[in-house]
Amino acid sequence: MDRRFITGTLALLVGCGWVGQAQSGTTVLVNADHRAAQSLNGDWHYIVDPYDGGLYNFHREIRKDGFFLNGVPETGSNGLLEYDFSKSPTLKVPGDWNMQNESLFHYEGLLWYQRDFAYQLIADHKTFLHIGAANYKLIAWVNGEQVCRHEGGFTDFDCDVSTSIHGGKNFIVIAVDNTRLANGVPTLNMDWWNYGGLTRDVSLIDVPGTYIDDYDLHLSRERTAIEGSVHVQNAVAGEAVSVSLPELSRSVSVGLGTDGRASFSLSSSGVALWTPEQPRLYKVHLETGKDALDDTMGFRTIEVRGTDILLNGKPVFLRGISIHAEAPYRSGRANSQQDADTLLGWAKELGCNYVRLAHYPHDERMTRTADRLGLLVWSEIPVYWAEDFANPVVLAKAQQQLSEEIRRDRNKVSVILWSLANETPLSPERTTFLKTLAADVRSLDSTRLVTAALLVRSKGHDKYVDDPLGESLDVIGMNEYIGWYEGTPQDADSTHWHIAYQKPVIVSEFGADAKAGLHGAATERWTEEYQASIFRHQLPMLAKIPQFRGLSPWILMDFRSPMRQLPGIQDGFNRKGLISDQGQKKQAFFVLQSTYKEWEAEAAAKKNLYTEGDH
Ligand code: GCB
Repeated sequence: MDRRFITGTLALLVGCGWVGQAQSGTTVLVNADHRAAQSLNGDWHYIVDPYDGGLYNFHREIRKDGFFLNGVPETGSNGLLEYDFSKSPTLKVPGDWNMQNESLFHYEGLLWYQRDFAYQLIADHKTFLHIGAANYKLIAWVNGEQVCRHEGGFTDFDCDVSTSIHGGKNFIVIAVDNTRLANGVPTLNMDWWNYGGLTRDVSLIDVPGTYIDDYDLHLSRERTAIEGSVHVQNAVAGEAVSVSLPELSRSVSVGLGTDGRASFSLSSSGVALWTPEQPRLYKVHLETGKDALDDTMGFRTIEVRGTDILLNGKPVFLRGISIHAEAPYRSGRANSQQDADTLLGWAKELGCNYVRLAHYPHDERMTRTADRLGLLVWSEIPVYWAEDFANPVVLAKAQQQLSEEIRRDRNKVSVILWSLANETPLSPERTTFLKTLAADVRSLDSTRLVTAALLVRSKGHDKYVDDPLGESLDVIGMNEYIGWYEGTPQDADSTHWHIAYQKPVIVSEFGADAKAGLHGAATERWTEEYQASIFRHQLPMLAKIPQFRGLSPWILMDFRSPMRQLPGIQDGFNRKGLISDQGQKKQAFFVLQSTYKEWEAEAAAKKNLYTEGDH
């Protein structure tokens, strides 16, 4: 087992509810989206099971004859079977259930999915069930045998189904439960819709018996080499693995250690560095024994020097926007290439070179597309608001999600920041918890920066950023809502910032709700004018903060949240989008766009301060 990755059984989860057993049987196949796969997307039968009756008997013991057996009711005296998938309705996968059936709009609980599929076995191969995301908990069975359980609604994972699957006809049953949990990550309340189900792609991935499951390729700090390591599962020590960049006719072959891992280094001379202006990607080929895999990667460095963020050794200013994984135009979880193209296309139109993917890992298409479009990325896990920070079970869950997120995306050139948490209340336990995560990030990926979205302390017009967690961060993220949750937009003009750290600061959120098409005076809340006014007062204020190195206002597009009930205005949506859920741009979009244009031009003029670097 690759020890650098926290996978397999998460022993701490034992006895924590639903079915009272540990998470088990999952790994993350790196670059899974470039492997040949048999899609299991499409129509799945489903049964809504709010009392978990398909899993437990009347004394709440786990049933031996649960719905996972996919029984077929017989007629006559043998006919006592109280479910039948084949006669049950269907849901589309991928897709949250909330947006597919009105009666499931608010549903939180257990839902069973089932489908049949045909499969052709390949001798000496292994088969993985790939789940792009299942919110929030999942148990999967193939042909009645349990293959894995997983907790965490936003990360990809792979279950080894090799011993359960067979040639010809098979069936699969998946139980997904999106009940919010006090010890879950996220916890009980959050400002987004708790979309349930198999929200991203599901497929079967076939690999040879000895296969590349993980690798980490990056440009060295000195920018002289492409270095890293490859891990091959089930390998014999000494077996060779090769890494090549065909476009540069460069390759290296190394022998695997007893841990199945090999480190390598290749000269990077002639490699065009990746920048937002020239997001050059290269084909990378990896090969060992019978397994071969292609990736598309860019190369750059990211570091902090004093209060600057350096991209390829040159200061960069991050003109960003926050984005939820909310599907444009149709609502629900974003999960298609079209969704990624629309959301990131709007970010480009706004003049961004950077996006904050809030508040959890997004579909892999988002980071792939950001690689291609030249958008730098802040990626985060849903450690959000008031978690039970003293609880080791919660820590283990956060660690699991963090390691899955990093393992999937550490070869994505766009990702520069791993964020630990958002607006968590101060306490010694919380700071210890988050410092543990910061140390985890650094041991899993020492090539990127660690951040978190911190809260700000206020005394009148004085604002203090002095959260003790700041000591453990490379970049300070901070959220503030001057003019919306406090005071008026004009208050920004007389606000003084006191930032305790000589580190780069990213203003990870500010904003205001506006209903698209609602017009009025700039003093009238909920109007486009009021929201635009907030941006007009915020941007000059922020520009005066000496350590100000980037921003991601809240938020690109309106998104569903049950916290937002104001009739006629919110109607179940957080309206802080610069664009409505139906794609209408609000005035604030254009205010930010023109400021980004100005800042980009200024940066180009005085390269010494805010530039994205040469290429
Ligand atoms: C925040 C949260 C974000 C909310 C936003 C709001 O501070 O980080 O998740 O959606 O404020 O609109 O209140």
